[in-house]
Amino acid sequence: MPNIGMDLNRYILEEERKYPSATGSLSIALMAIETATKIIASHVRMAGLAEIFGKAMKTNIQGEEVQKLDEFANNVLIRILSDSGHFYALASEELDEVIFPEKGTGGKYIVAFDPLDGSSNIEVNVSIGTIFSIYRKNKGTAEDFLQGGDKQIAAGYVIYGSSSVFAYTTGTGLNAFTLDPSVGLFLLSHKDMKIPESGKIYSVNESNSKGWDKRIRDYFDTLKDEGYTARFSGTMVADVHRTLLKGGVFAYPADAKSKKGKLRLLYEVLPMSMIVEQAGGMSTEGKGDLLQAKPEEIHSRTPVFMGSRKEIVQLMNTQFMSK
Ligand code: P6P
Repeated sequence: MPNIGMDLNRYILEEERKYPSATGSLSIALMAIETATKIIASHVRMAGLAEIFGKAMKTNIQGEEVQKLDEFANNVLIRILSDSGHFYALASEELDEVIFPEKGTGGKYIVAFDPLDGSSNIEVNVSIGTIFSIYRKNKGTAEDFLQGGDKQIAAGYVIYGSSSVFAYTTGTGLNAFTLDPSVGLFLLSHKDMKIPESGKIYSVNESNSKGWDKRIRDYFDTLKDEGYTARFSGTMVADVHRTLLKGGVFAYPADAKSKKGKLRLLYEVLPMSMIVEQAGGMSTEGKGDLLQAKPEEIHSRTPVFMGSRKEIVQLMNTQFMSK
């Protein structure tokens, strides 16, 4: 039998016991997300075999081709989170509108998620991921998703790679759990994760560099002069997970094509910013703390630089230099 350590459910419940006033609602909400991601993980593993491989021949609100696994992941999350009864509203990166589940009318929380980040990598067997972000219900309208990054109650991701790893924070540090498929448990594998103060890897799609602000091009040239190597997978979850473990910087700057940046504030950048900051790192659009950003609408995009303190402070200093 594998050495069964602390599993995710037990960890969530032990965290809840630290708050005597806790009703258990957040715990059930997190466990519902966990269940959904276990189902997604099992289908990601079979994607090449289970005839759900390939394109659903549709496009989503972002105008991106929807892959069958994308649709499957989105439907699993919507069904399980709606049935949990603990989410008043759901916002999916794949959908135009917010969903208010019938069973969620008593829910205290709302959740935004990117069901399958990096889905263009499905057919080439490169790691993909799920990102989620939980807020308190406020007015009970779609505007509740625009409260801002510092109002997140919890944030997390699951990377479906050589193993499936569930990383999350409720604001008291970052922990990650690796799925043991033989027992169907996420087991604590990365306790109290801390990002290195600096790294030697930068992660950015350099094909866009001609459209970057000159100071951004100079910043990456400086990192190269300092001996950094490049790693970019096309899946934010995978690139940020590596950055958390190895240090360095992940970035998607504004460019000629995406003048406000490509990545979505609500579904990708704010949850990953909370996660990186909980690990002792930093996240900025260039000048400020991205965690303080408020989306103008649920599909707002932003430039993003996140990672180790050294690389982010170095980046922020360039923004105050003359053009
Ligand atoms: P590009 C995936 O589509 C995604 O949203 C992020 O996961 C990833 O970092 C980025 O877009 C990749 O974008 O333009 O380099 O393919």
